[in-house]
Amino acid sequence: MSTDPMRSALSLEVVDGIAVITFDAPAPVNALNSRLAGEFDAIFAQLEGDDAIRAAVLCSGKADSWIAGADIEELAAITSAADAENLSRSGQRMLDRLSALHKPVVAAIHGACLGGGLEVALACHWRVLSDHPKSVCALPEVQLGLLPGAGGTQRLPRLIGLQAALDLILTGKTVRPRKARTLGLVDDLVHPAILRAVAMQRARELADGRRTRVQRRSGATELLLEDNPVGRAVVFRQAREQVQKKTRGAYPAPFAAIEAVAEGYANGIARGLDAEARAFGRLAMTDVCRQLTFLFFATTALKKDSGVANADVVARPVRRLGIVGGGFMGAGIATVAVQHDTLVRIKDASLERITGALRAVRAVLEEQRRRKRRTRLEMDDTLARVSGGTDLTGFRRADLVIEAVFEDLAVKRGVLAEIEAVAPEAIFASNTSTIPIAQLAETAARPERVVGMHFFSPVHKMPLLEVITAPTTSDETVATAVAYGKQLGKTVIVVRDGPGFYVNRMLAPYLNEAGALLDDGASIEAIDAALLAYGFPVGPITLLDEVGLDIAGKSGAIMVDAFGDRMVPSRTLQRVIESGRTGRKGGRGFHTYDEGKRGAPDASVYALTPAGASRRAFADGDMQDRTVLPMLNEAVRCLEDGVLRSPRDGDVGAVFGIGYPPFRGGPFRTIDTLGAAEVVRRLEALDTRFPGRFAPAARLRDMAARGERFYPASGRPL
Ligand code: 3H9
Repeated sequence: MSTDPMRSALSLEVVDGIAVITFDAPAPVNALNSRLAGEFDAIFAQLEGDDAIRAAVLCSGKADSWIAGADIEELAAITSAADAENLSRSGQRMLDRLSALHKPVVAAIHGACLGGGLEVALACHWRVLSDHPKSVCALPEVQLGLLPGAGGTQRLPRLIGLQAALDLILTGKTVRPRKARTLGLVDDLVHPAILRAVAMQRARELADGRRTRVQRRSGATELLLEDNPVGRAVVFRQAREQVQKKTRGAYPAPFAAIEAVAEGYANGIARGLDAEARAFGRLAMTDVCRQLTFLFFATTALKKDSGVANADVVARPVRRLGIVGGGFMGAGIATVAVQHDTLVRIKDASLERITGALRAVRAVLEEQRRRKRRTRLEMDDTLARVSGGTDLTGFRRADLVIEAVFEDLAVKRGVLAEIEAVAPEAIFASNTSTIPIAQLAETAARPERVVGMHFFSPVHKMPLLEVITAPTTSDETVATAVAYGKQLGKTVIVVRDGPGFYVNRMLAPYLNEAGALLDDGASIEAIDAALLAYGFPVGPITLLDEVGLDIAGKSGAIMVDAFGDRMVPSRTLQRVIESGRTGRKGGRGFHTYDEGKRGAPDASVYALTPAGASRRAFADGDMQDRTVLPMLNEAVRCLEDGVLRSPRDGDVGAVFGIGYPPFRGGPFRTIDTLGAAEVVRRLEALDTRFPGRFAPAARLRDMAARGERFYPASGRPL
């Protein structure tokens, strides 16, 4: 591939009357930018004007992606709604022209077909998709705070039906090849090796009239509901309700998308396109869009981050993984590892525990098979990669060993000594969430090979991995842990060793303050509701029950030892733990549980709070400030202490680790939005009311005094 940034992205060759158009931008992926509009126009003119051309096939010149959508860099640089709207309109015009060509164009899709890329495919007259795991279709615009702006809100419902289209447009969810075929999103599914040949064949058939383009497929029930205005009104109402329930109104894009789709049905495609373009312009200027775009840039940057400053350090390949401890976390790590081609051996104390771990791995894979994410054969192949036993058989050749045993320093040191004796070459990672890696490494024979890999639970669902470096950890060890984390599909941040590392440390004052609100007489429902309204996926009191109150108590004690008064747990939490409640796992916490299912808040815990049984009302804003501001403050202290390398890591860690509201960008972005001076002012006011817990971090005070921010006020954030 040429790297000349000015070379053409599109090329055309004619083979037996079929124009093969190859899209190969001078960039890592094919993205649609304004420079391309002219190139597309020239190609369309050639197709229309050249009588030797009967039909065309549109392919990608990239190995593993087709078209990744509009150029997000270009979108992020737009500074007015009018410019964004114009961009959408020119995209619409270009695809209208493609769709109206008298000669059929077949999309030959292999790899990512996303956003504007899928909109291009929708404007083509036939779609052939390669049946390959890399081939994914989606309209991820809502995940950037936008809506499909090149006709997607109009063409998709007309192709696959209203409900199926709304499902894709409103969630941005990824559709895999088989599902794409079932939905009618694509017309043919073929092996990548014959993609081009089949696409050429279809182009010939369409040109000869031996095949006509499929207009629309839907089931009878769908048609009943969707083909009349009353039925559609029901669908739109349900969609709005669902979006409201899921997002609590924090994200404007899905609502705007529903309106654009509805407009197209009510008043025709031209009006629908107009609504789409206007909404695109408006949304592109929202803060939500800016924050979500920042998260895209931040996660993309992390994909390229090796975790160490020295560019010459090479990560060791991890083909064999040993896991000590087949409990919930150990089995979770094994599940993800086998799915990413690693051979895994689990060691635990009893065969029952090994059986339990293997069963847990199988359960996740079975679920994927049920959802048609993998075939039975693939599942069996994947399962064959994991085995276990009560001794260290199979560990000698491990490249990496992860321990996930009981949170106790002596126990973990024992495991480390055993592994060092059996597998001297292996890197040793601890999946601890609290124990400092430096303390663990103190007794190691090869401390340079000891590192922390803090996975989040459940491992197969949570996207974040914290890699923790002790002063003795070598660059090669860090780079290996980071590279392996990425291989497992995780977003990886590297943090320096310290109590609670980053995520649990910034979470601690938040959870403590939720407990302090209970001390003061707030109700469980009110606290949780206030933080749900802030944008967290679960409220802090429910989160405590999920984490386990005993675990929260143990890590709380470590935090107090390390950071003193500002981390002292609430009296309520202490007393609830003393009363023997452990949260969901024990069937009793701040809520009642019935066979693991969470019931209502358990009012009997109020008797354990200093305020007693009577509860009083608190303003949502007060509860949000009391819980969130100390979390932001602690994040800044993590940066001050060098636990975090950058605000970027802190923002990504909070969003992916604890579900900090993505539309706020992360703790550091929230501080920038509020202004450091305002954060300091509010913290100081709280510190006057509750001395000792809210003193602003020195760095925040400095930034407030100098009017500084963590990120530039305009332009590209990173
Ligand atoms: C849209 O389409 C709006 C339309 O409806 C309306 C139009 C009018 N733009 O992630 P990677 C770069 S909104 C610009 O490391 P991977 C990326 O920054 C768009 N650049 O690779 C990186 O650059 P660099 C909707 C893009 O293999 C390089 O490509 N589309 C774009 O892990 C490699 O990326 C999306 O939201 C882009 N659209 O994953 C798709 N995409 O090397 C967003 C990628 O210089 N993209 N780059 O740092 C993705 O999901 C993934 O990047 C993809 C590849 C799956 C494509």
